Amino acid sequence: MEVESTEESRVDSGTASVTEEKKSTDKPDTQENNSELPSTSSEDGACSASGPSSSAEKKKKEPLCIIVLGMAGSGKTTFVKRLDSYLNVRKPHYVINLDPAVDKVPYMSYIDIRDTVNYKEVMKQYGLGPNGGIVTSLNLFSTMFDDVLKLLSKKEQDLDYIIFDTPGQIEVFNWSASGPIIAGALAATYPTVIVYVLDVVRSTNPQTFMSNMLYSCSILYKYKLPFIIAMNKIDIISCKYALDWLHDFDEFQDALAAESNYASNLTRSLSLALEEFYSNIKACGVSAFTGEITRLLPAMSDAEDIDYFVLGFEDFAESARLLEDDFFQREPLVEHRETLSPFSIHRIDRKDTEGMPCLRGVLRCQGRQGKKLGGGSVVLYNDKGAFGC
Ligand SMILES: Nc1nc2c(ncn2[C@@H]2O[C@H](COP(=O)(O)OP(=O)(O)OP(=O)(O)O)[C@@H](O)[C@H]2O)c(=O)[nH]1
Ligand SMILES: [Mg+2]
Repeated sequence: MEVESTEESRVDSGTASVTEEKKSTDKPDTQENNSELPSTSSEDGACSASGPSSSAEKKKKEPLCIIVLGMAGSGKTTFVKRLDSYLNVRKPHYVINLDPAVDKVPYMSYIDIRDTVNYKEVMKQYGLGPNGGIVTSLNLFSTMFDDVLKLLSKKEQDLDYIIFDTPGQIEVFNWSASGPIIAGALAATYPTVIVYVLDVVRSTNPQTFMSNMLYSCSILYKYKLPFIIAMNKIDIISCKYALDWLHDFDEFQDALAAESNYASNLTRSLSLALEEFYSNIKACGVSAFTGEITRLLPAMSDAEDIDYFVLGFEDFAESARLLEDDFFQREPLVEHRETLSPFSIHRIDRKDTEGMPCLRGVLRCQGRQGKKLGGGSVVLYNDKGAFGC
């Protein structure tokens, strides 16, 4: 299938083509990273301490994509930085920044959305506020995600992990067009897991905890990908209360008992509805700040069968890989991975189907065997600033 040239895929302003670049750290690394983990970045940007592997070993290799999502300020970027630091001298990996509005990133990124989309220009050009600007920037970037996949495909044999940091605005991934496009394209190409970072400090109120769970539930069911909840900031408070609430319905009801208002009644009903969801997720406590991590708990339903034991962030990444394998073997979603398809931009139009001026990326999806599965379009209207799929 032909893919549009990069030049044509560009939007008039605010975007440039996707480039591979080992971006130097904007922020100096903190104590723990530098001292214990000297950088071994290779020329092409992959961080690896492992020696050259045999060609047979190389053939089998498929990097695991880890998409890090979570509420604003939950610690996604710090978590990515921590994972990057642990893997630096151990496993070859790339980090990709998908947050267009971040000022500085504390890790070395292989691809950075900020090199492709100018978030401030997008705001100006489409008359958007900060949140609309982030959503639209991500949507624009997603129309070029094919180029990202092409860049990654050149390096995939040398990589163990590809880690994605995402914007604070979780709705960018959850409700806009770009999330499904990016996650779908990745999952169709590589084993992919979602790590949902939950701030344990901010979730001690049962109702806030429930809001967080509703978000994570909608992400799990939307993407149907292996899912881990990383209960972050356990250096400040233990995540035991959250794990108890997750796995023991009565504990959560007791915590709610103190309050009787409309919101707590609603939360009580929701917790009943979410029991099924809870049985499908794995969770562990982490501190992106100190590197502390607890055991990655298997879901209650399969507690006897699998055990993901986590000692450090490297093991976390390995556990994530185990979980990915296991997920597709167990779940009725086994076909999901095969039917998900990488998309490519088939055509760029300047008008929508009714002749309105817009930027319209016509996408085509292919199965892994090259079988045509379908298509769709991503449309950006200049005048309305609306963006749909
Ligand atoms: N104590 C403690 N603080 C943390 C931890 N992880 C992150 N933080 C702090 O939480 C704040 C937010 O962290 P970020 O990593 O920027 O969070 P984020 O989710 O990437 O934020 P956005 O991208 O803006 O949504 C920072 O001040 C971090 O230092 C942790 O494990 N423990
Ligand atoms: Mg961040």
